[in-house]
Amino acid sequence: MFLMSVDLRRALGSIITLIGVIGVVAPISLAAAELALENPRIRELIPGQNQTVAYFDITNEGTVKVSLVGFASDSAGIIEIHTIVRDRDMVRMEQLSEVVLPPGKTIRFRTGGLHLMLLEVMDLREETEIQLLTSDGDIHRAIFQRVSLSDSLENE
Ligand SMILES: [Cu+2]
Repeated sequence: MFLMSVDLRRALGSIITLIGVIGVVAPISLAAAELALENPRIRELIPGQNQTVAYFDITNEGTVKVSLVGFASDSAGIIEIHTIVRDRDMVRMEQLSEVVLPPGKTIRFRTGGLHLMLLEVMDLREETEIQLLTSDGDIHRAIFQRVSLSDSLENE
């Protein structure tokens, strides 16, 4: 039993070494995702609430598929990717773990569809930086503009 666990540790050791090598090679062989973000905006906080939504259009201008896998900001405790699902008469939000961005395509985060849900928001300045984490391990920084409730609905 003891010998087996030693063997296992050795096997794991070589796997970790292999991952280490791949980790060094991958960033060189993969082109960084080329993403264009348009009209990034966050709806102002409704008094008494500490959550709001953010919208934008994002275009994958690269040649390889990439996914949005996470979002973070100093201004929000949690940022989730949500979509709106219509189920007969019911409309509900559903959390997504990622959004795939096919090359050459624009994905729109809009009212009534995909959106970022910002939770645990304390204070929203006129401009807020949000970091977008993509599946290739890149972090893209974007400045979101604060918009009024009516302006956030305008771009339908
Ligand atoms: Cu939501």
